[in-house]
Amino acid sequence: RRVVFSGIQPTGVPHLGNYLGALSNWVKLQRTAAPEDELFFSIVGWHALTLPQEPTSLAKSRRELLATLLAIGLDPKRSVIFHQDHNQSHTELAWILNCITPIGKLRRMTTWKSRLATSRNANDESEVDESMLNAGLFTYPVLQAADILAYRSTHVPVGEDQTQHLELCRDLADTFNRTFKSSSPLFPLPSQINTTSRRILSLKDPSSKMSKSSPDLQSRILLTDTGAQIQSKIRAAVTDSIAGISYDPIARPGTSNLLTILAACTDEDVADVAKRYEGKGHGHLKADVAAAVEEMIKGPRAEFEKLRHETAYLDQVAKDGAERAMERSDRTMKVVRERLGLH
Ligand code: AQP
Repeated sequence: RRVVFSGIQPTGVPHLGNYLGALSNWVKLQRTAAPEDELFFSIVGWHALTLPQEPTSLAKSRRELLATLLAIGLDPKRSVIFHQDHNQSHTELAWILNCITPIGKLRRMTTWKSRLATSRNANDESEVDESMLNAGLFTYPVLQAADILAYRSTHVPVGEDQTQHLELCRDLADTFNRTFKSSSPLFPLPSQINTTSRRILSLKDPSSKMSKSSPDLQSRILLTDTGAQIQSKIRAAVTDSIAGISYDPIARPGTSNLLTILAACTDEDVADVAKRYEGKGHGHLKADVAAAVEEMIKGPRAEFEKLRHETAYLDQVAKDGAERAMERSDRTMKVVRERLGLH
């Protein structure tokens, strides 16, 4: 029996990268899971606080993200869909795990190192400046481990960018199991589910990934974008001036990104798609990408538009999800407290 956990931050409307890289895999997992598998999908509001959030838009994003998860096909009867911040077990377990996490391990996280790299000391480029970064940014991989372990999860469907965080989670589970021994280890060591990991790049700067928090609205396609918006964003996507179309992520990141998107939308191999467009131009490719994206998201978009106004229903789904999540994590936390002597 598998226990699957994954989360997404309510930092804005999900984009094509979130969908192709993570959310569509959740739906697929739900479709293919064995009846005894338990599936937990969480909107991780506490993670969002690691960067400044405007309270009104955070509240809106939380609600709309729940509507989006339902709109893409997650079924609250089959999967436990809930707000992380409705279940205090996550923060309690995160604190406990913080107390067995070596600081050196957190310093080695590439996500932390890249945060540091962007905050180099203004006076001395070789000096990193931690003073401007908050402690939440430093320890959020521990909160992530708590999210996973609170349900004693066995499988975590996340992108390659999360591999190091999952290794930390396994380390912490193992440390806890060995330090607070009993007849059987409490935490399974969760494995990463190898989903078809696709990294979708920014349409405006193909050297970085498509991201919710980029200030350039033209850089991402939202799951709520209209056909016209999709067309105009894809038409304006940065490509190159090389004749013809070929898949070469290093030399032609923008063009290759469009091919990746098209292949993902039509569920084809990117090499096959590239071959089909070999002698064609960027205009032709862009028109087909826009059409394929529109075809893929028009159903979820219509469903989202309907659901977003059904406040009472959304609140009920969130409440039921939180109850089911807490029922499961309460069982874990009872044992955790006992093993620690906090009972
Ligand atoms: N560009 C991407 N391509 C493929 N997968 C992506 N993911 C995010 N961006 C891409 C995957 O989406 C899941 C949820 O991500 P998240 O919202 O929890 O955090 P994130 O990875 O930081 O995503 P964003 O969109 O860049 O948000 P902000 O700007 O708020 O940080 C994860 O499984 C992630 O791998």
